[in-house]
This record gives sequence, C-alpha cells and structure tokens, in this order.
Amino acid sequence: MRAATHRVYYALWPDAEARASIAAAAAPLVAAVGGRAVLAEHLHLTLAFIGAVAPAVVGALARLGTAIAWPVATLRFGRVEWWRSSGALVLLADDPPAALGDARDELLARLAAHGIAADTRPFRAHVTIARNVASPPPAHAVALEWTARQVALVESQPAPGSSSYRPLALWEAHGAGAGFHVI
Ligand code: 3AM
Repeated sequence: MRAATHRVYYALWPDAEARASIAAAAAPLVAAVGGRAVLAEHLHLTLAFIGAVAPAVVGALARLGTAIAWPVATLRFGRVEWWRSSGALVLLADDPPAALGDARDELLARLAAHGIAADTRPFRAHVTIARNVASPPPAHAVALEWTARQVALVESQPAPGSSSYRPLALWEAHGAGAGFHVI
C-alpha cells in the first residue's frame, strides 16, 4: 500500500485581525469579478510551495522552518492583479522587506541542501483572494497594510469545492533580520 502524502507549503500566516482586514479589502474586488472568494481562514502569503511529501519528510520541513530567523514583515498592498493562466485574483505587495526575501532565500537554500524540491520561481509576494476568476478586475484602489508575525508550514487538503489549509507548524517572527532582541 502506498503511504499517504502531505501536500505542503510555507507561508506567512495572518492573525485574526489581519485576516479580517484582508478579507474586507478583498470583498469589493471579488464582488466585481465573480469567481470563488478565498475564505478568510484560508488567506495566506506563500513563501515556498513544496507539494506532496511523505510523512517522514514533514518533520524535516518543520525543523528547517525552526532554524530560520523569520523577520516581522510589514507588507503594503497597493495593487490587484488577475493572473489569467491560473484564474487567480491576487493582492500584490508593493515592495516586500528585503529581510523577508533573505529569509525565503535561506529557506530555499536549506531545502536544496536537504534535496527537497521547492517552487523556485521569482518571489512575487501576493495574497490570492479569489480563484476561478474569468476576467480582469476593474480599476480599483487598494490600500492595505499587514504586519505579518507568523510563518507556517501549511498542509493543503482537498475538500469538495476547494482545498482546506491547516498549519502543521507555526513560528513567531522576531523583528527585522534578527532572531533575538538585544536588551
Ligand atoms: O498562495 P497561492 O494561493 O497563490 O496556487 C497554489 C497556492 O498559491 C500554489 O501554492 C499555494 C498553496 O496551495 N501551488 C499549487 N501548486 C503549485 C505548484 N505546483 C503551486 N505553486 C507552485 N507550484
């Protein structure tokens, strides 16, 4: 019998307040284009998509995430884009903090060193707010700020209609580029 696999990715994981803010910013945009709104409890910002892994690998992925000094990242979203090929409607972060890109690069390097393949396409920091969108959104101003303080290793589980996402491990961020505080 084939062992069950886990479909996983690393992401910035919003707290309840941030989820509510992102969902409120997304609502008029999604209403304008149709498609399937991403549920507030599923909103996230993907850092690295891994895909299906064996249960034994999940522990290694959790240890890798623990080894990284994740920075608190303040993200400003001023643009909405429709990605035609995937049918996704996304909020794009204008100028993500360099420390976040550095931490992501470190994660990718550690994954590669462990022989774990990740999606290494250039980082476009975004939050997907709707799927199955068939047409571009009308011009619409977006002004959203999110200070992300948690990073998660998330499991994506297929469910009727859409996937459900569940954090398997969660890390607190510790300030720009530092895993400790100098007192
Ligand atoms: O963060 P978003 O919602 O943009 O589209 C999937 C989702 O992106 C993406 O990983 C996130 C969590 O599921 N994804 C799914 N399959 C993928 C793949 N093969 C993928 N990203 C890259 N390669």
